[in-house]
Amino acid sequence: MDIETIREKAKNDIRDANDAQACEVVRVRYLGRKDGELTNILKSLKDMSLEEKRKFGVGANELKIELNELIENKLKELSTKKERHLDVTKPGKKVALGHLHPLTHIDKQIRDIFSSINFTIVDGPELEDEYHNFDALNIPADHPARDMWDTFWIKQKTKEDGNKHIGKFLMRTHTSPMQIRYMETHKPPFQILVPGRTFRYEATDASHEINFYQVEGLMVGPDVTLANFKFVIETFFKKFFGKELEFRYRPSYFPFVEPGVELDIRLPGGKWLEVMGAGMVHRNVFDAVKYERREVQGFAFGMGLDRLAMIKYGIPDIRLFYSGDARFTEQF
Ligand code: FA5
Repeated sequence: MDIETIREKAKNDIRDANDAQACEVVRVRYLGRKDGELTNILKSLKDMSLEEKRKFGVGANELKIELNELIENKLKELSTKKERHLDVTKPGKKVALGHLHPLTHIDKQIRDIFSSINFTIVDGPELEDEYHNFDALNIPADHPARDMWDTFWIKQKTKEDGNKHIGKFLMRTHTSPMQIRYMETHKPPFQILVPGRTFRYEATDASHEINFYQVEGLMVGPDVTLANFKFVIETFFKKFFGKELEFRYRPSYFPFVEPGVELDIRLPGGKWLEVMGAGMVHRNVFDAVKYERREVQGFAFGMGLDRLAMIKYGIPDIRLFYSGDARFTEQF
């Protein structure tokens, strides 16, 4: 039999082999040591004349290599096919579900509670201007209180906005500028809630981040008092924590309120954690938004959403919220 005929036959056999055992049968048929068709030709080379040896020898050896390769490839092909085989009785793979971030949970709870007591939820820009973040809130450029808010300033210059100087751009250091934006376009009475992201250029520690969330509240009307603030905030705490927590009001200073207070909550270990600043809206703020200061009064507060989340879930370090660690978020 000549080499070409063996090549054709062997190729067909390899193509038709559909498992490893069939491949072995083909291998033995052509390359088996004892009686393989190609092996026999190779064995008979020694009895051939030099000319015949030249004619058959090279071709037979090449074919041997070729057939070995073909069988090898076929075996590989068969084994990958087997891997792809679908076993419907195998238990399924568990699909990992995504989780809402704990701060998202807290944000939703706060919105729901304040909506239920008739607060309107509003959104404001994270990129602010100096006028709304500071000047209109009774914090002029040369006022030392500006140092209370370490600011990320934006290099891009702002344009003059009509005849009102809006100053430079910055990342808002608190949600209070939305007090101004809302009052510029709405008439009292109203009560609003502004949850949002805030930014401060300061050193981080267990209770301070450079990027965190605040929730601003503002209620303005003809006879709103600090007693209304106490009632609203204490109602909120009861609903939010679902239990009575110990808290305290401390006198404090913010240029846009008079009088000003801060509120701390006592942690399980006994330490106090400051959660908000608040007070009665300063008359200079009403002047800035062209309200008649003798006809209205109001309260405002700004609380740290991260801090409330830390207390509610017993989280010891604010930086965990921004760690991006799924083992942390998975727990909520
Ligand atoms: C303010 O930002 C005022 N705008 C709050 C306010 C609003 C006062 C309305 C009066 C009327 P303060 O800088 O204290 O105030 O921040 C308010 C709350 O935000 C703090 O009580 C704290 O809970 C949270 N907070 C402040 N800085 C950080 C920070 N770096 N990381 C996390 N939370 C912070």
